Amino acid sequence: MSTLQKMSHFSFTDLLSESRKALNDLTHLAMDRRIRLAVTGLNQSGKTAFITSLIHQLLHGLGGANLPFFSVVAENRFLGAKTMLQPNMEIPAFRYDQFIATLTGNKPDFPRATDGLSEIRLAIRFQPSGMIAKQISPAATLYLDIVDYPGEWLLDLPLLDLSFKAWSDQLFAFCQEGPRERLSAAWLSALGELDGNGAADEETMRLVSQHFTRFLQDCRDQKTGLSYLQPGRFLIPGELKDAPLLTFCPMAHPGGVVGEGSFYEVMEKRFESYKDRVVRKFYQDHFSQFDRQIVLVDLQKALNHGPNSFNDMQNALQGILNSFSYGHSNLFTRLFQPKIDKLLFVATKADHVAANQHPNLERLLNRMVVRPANEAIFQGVEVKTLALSSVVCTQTVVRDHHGRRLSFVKGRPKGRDKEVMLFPGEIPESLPSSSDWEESRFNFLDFQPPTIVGGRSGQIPHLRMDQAIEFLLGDKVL
Ligand SMILES: Nc1nc2c(ncn2[C@@H]2O[C@H](COP(=O)(O)OP(=O)(O)O)[C@@H](O)[C@H]2O)c(=O)[nH]1
Ligand SMILES: [Mg+2]
Repeated sequence: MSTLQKMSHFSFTDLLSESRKALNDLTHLAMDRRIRLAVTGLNQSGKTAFITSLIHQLLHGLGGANLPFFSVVAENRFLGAKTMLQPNMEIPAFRYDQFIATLTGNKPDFPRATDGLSEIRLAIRFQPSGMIAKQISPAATLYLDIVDYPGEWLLDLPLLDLSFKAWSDQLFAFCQEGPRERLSAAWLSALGELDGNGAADEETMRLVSQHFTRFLQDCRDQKTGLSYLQPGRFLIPGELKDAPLLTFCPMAHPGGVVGEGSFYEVMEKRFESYKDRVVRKFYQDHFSQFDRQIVLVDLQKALNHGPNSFNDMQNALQGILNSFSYGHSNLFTRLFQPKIDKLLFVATKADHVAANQHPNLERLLNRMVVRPANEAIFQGVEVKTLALSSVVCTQTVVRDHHGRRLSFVKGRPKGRDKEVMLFPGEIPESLPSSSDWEESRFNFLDFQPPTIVGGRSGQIPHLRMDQAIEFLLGDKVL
């Protein structure tokens, strides 16, 4: 064979295998799907626990026993799941490895509180269900990026439409009633010492801003349990702790023309920078990239705290949900074109109440989100509500009690050695009336997670996680 012949022979086979490979890649590309799933909710609503359980259920879903409502598992088309390399260089990793070790260790516990935004990528392998798809490729992959971010950050959206003066006036008005009146006293008195026209210095700016941050923290504190708190980064600063972007607070206009470098002028400038570099940036860099969204709500906590906390949580929830009511907000059209097509509202920690209360938990959540949910549906977003438990820590025990059949909850409360059986109260199916509060009938406790037989590769007991997964991913694994 001449050199020329050899060359042409090689190039022909090369070409053939290259094009075969390209075709294969192309098919795979067509078969591979991606989804960016965002998980949000206020502090302690159960985001870390939810994502940890979700990942665990998928990694160990091959047995099928624990995910009967996830159609790809039920239909035996599930081929397994794996965690992948981090997709984005600049976003902190969601530390599944640490969280699962804590949850399934010898002394099982919930993972410690997390701060800011984090993400993790999973690959889910499955057999496509369609005849043609099956012939093109026996296996396909869904790449699932899960993003955990604080719901508090979504409460900043309304700031974009407010001037510094309007925002300050609004906050001062909030501080005239309810628990905010008492809790704002120290901050307001420190602020009262300042002359808005005086020359600003960093030390004083830091001092009043720290007072203001403490006020927000006290509002959120266990005892008070308020949720409608802005700016969100003051409570969950992420990487911005102590930055000038977070060193300001509302201030009354001193009257007249404010001079350059005065306290008022610097506060206003920082507020405007916060809107621009923090709020707008978050929506542009992250929110606009989400395909699907879950909003977690801890209703029991709000009920426990009484009417102030419950109403505040409802306001906060409405505030959060404004981010999904694109129809009525021209903020969004100015910012970006959102693309979320599925929205799941979840009442978390359903195992805090007896099983017969779960339908009410779902109904109550439905009532709370009905307006923004309807708007989202109108925009073509598919919406669902679910009461679920990421990690079931209790059992429901039905007993006769003074002639009545009552459902008790049995489990080991947080920080205690022994199991207890208690009647934590019933969940109202609609928004609680004033008489509901008078009885102070809500006493939902936090529980320790159970010991997981088999440790890290054992099964984490859950409630309706599979229904959540089916809603969020079912159509992407067909
Ligand atoms: N019983 C029970 N408690 C839960 C569950 N999920 C979360 N929790 C509790 O809620 C706390 C806060 O959860 P976490 O996931 O850290 O909330 P995050 O701040 O939204 O990430 C945990 O420490 C647990 O006590 C659940 O499914 N069942
Ligand atoms: Mg967390």
